[in-house]
Amino acid sequence: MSEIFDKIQSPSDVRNLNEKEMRTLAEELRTMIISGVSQKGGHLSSNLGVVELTIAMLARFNFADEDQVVWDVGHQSYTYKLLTGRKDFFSSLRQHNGYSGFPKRSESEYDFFNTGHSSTSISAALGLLRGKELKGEKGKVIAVIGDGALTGGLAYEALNDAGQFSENLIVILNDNMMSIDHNVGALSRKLASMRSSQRYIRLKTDTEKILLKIPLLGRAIFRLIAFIKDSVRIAIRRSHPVIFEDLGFRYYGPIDGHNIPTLLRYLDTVKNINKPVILHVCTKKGKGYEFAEASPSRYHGVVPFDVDLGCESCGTSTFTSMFGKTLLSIAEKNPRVVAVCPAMMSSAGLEPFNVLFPNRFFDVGIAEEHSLTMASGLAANGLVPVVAIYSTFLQRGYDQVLHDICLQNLHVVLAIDRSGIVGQDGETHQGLYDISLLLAMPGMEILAPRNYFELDVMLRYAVCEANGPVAVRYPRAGENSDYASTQSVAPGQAMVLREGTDITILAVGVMCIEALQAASFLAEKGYHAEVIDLRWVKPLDEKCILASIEKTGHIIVCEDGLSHSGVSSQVAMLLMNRGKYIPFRSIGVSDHALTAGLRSELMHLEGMDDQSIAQAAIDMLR
Ligand SMILES: Cc1ncc(C[n+]2csc(CCOP(=O)(O)OP(=O)(O)O)c2C)c(N)n1
Repeated sequence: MSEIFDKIQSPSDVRNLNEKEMRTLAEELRTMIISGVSQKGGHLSSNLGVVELTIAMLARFNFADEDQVVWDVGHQSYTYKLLTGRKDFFSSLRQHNGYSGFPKRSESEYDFFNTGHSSTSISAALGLLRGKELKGEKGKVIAVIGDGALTGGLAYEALNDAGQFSENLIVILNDNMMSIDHNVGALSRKLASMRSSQRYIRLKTDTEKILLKIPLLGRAIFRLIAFIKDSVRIAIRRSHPVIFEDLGFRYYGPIDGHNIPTLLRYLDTVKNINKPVILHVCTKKGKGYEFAEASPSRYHGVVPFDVDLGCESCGTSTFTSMFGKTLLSIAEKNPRVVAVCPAMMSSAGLEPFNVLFPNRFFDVGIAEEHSLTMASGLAANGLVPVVAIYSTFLQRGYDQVLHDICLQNLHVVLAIDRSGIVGQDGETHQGLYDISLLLAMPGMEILAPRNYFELDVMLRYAVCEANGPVAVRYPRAGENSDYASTQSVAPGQAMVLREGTDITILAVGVMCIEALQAASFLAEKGYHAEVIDLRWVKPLDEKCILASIEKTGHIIVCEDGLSHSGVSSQVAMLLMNRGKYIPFRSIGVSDHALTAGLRSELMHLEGMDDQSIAQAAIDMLR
């Protein structure tokens, strides 16, 4: 039973709560979030940090009729969702056709803009505001952006554009000193010093209270301290917020983001300012759950866990951890190897690298474009940069891959993590586009390992032997140990995993496992499938493919990417150009936005699992 939450039927009910009730509501929501995320998985630390802020925003703004909000990244929007008509949020969080873990316009009229990728909120809010104003509508538009997301260049493009005329724009900077890992960069240092200056002022206020109780002398000292305090405050305003004020924003803060009366007071103030405003709110990531407060990075995004025990470290290996290990062993022998990552150190398996080679490790913030161009600079000066980047975030750096890496033919290695169907984060996080994007890049080699052994082989090739741009793409999950191996073939060559005479199944990366399984099903039906691990997506091992179809006369191409613009189109073109007009079928994700669900579920729905591949083969051979 949640005394206050149960009474809330619509966001307007939050407005009618008194401060004590709001505090109780915050406690109830925290309990709900900890319990809900522990059962479904999802983003925990970031959500626990903004409970009071969200309640205060709902109390002071009218998102039903007038005002709008954009949550940057959107991973912190659980409280907002629970209080805007989605009380059953945790019943289907991150499930197929269930509630999204990110704001989604199709889910609620209170979600004004979809997010998932970082640093878009200020641009989106500005567009929403301009749209409103052109239609003659009133109201404020708020962007809630974290200090991590504020390391992304897009945020500055928007601040620069917004600072002049956008009087109804409010930017709430949610500063918890964390991105997923500790935040990096000069701005982060600046925000940290602003927070400590604020602590200094708070200390003085407490001292004043004590001094005022001392007769005579106390009052004189108090006046002196008040003078110093004002000077400090002016100095802080002069030195610290200059970056925001010079951009045309009125700056308020830093304020305690867990103190509801303070939040309400400041929201009242900024609401009535006719100028673009930045309100700097300090919060604690993971607030209210001991384990998450102690280790906010670990509880940033979690799988289901026991609330009393916390997330136990299971220590199982994944493609990510194997990547980290292999890169470390390569770097130990080759001092020219450096690692670059845009704000994903722990998530990309690079923590050990940072510990061992801090001078050769560059976390550049949530700045994918910058990471790629900076890596090009490193390569141009003779180093071998390995950029660890999630497939979905690589999309940010498309022009950098072309303009800075490929057109200069620089030896930059892209280690593309979370490629393929990713699952429960939904359409903004699927790693489906990298093959299609990179196929267009001149000189780019694209490699896809099916197991850890191949990851090791390919990474060593990419770092130690390749001489131009090269991408190694691997999935989120771990290896299927049934298909572990210690055998490989020469670089550039595809590998026949199973010989057959009826149909060729050409597979990319971990899709080989589905293909091999499909071949076993087919064997039970009396069909002999030849399974080929393509290994090099680009350039194709044409010889191997053509030799196989000479035997089989049928081909299926399976990829953990787009069925209409990936490897299958390259293979189809190869066959057409060689006059091989044979029955052909492409298997991958079709042309639509693939929403959330378990990977296995989505594989089945997209016709990409072993059974579906076998069925496709049977349909062709019948
Ligand atoms: C373009 C992009 N790169 C990387 C990410 C992965 N990511 C999700 S949340 C996050 C950290 C965000 O930090 P912050 O904005 O401070 O929010 P907090 O989680 O600390 O509340 C990162 C790097 C992303 N969502 N988008």
